[in-house]
Amino acid sequence: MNAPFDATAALGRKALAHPAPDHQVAVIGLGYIGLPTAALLASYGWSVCGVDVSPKVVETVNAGRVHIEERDLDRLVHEAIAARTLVAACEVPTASFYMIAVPTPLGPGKSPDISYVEAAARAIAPKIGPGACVIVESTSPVGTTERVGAIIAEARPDLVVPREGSEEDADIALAYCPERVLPGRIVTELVHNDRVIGGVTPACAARAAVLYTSFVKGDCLTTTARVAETVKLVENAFRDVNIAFANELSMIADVIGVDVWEVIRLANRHPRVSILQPGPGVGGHCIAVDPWFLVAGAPEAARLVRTAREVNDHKALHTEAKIRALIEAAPGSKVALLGLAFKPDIDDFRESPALAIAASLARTHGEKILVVEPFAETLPAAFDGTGAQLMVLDAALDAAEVVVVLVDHTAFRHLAPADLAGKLVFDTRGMLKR
Ligand code: SAJ
Repeated sequence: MNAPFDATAALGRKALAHPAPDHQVAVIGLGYIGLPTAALLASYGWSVCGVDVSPKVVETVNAGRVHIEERDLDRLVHEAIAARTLVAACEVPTASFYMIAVPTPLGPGKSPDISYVEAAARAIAPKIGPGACVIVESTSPVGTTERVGAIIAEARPDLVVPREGSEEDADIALAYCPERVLPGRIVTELVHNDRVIGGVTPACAARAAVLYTSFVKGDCLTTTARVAETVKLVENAFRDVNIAFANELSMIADVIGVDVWEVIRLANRHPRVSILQPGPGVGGHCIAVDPWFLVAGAPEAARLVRTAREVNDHKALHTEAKIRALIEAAPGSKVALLGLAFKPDIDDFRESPALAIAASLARTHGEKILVVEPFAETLPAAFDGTGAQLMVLDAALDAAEVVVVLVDHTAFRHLAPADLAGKLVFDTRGMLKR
């Protein structure tokens, strides 16, 4: 850990009545980001309390176990719990740093729902003392960090809460620092990626940087909270727009009658062209969601971002319609659907187009549908009552005349076109071409 940090100096105040001990971190939300971050901070010498509303999650973590699959996470949590540098609790403790890593789902009409962030701010408010720093990590609409400040200010009139553009000396620090890690590589990327640290004031950014520079090996780049909030949304919108381009190309190629995989492979030999891969749509809890936060902030201006979202959502419907046509071309045949996850080699089915397509097909074709998903022990609830079966790859391929690759898991990549000879095959990921 770095040398002890002088919170009083960074916040520009002469003295603090009750400075919080400078090595305690409360991480609010023990999900895909909060738990790895909490365990990592603990491994870097911080005293960490992970807070979650779910008693089951708290119990699991306190037993040194994990409730999510992520490379290296189980070892990290086990070691931190054994070393007593990490504990989990349902109540927010007094700490010197509060990190908010709770979900920010989409509400009705694709509008951002920041109620969990607001609830975290309300839970922190009674505990926070002078010198402490609150950092929002949840992907959030622009202005959320200021909203957190307003909630704390309302609950704690005894504290001077920082405001953007204000020169006033503040009692606490407030910052936004988005996570940008890739599921499946979270622990590595938490350490090695560059971080953008947006302070409500420059002193706030400096204070938050103390936490990040203690474990991040990438660069820690400071800016304002509003810029940092926008950066996160822009990163994911950039990827969504680029995937939408690939998905739209695949639909154009269907109309024109050319092989989209060959077109992309050859176009990418141009030194300044780098087209992404089409698929059955875009899934996960980030790329398929966050661009809507940008649209909500500037509905008239964000035309390309909105259209990209619509193209990617439409690609799932287009894919399902193509599979239905194949099934009709082989009446009475079994249909093997390979993969349910939102991308290869993870057990995460959230917002997965593969899952949505497979479940919809199962609802109309029932026991004809044979699902192969190495990351599932049983079929998810969306298949309840449909008659669809979960099978291992070889058995499903033996039984089915129609084969659809929905996810290019490593476990499927040994398949060659010759292995599927005589079957009707639809490869939504271009896996068999690689
Ligand atoms: N996909 C394609 N074609 C491609 C690439 C991806 O169809 O060429 C699909 C995937 O199959 C998947 C979806 O897009 O369904 C998203 O996958 P992803 O690997 O692009 O992204 P995530 O959701 O796993 O993680 C992203 C990352 N963001 C960016 O790459 C800009 C990660 O760095 C972020 O931290 C994460 O979102 C997040 O939490 O926001």
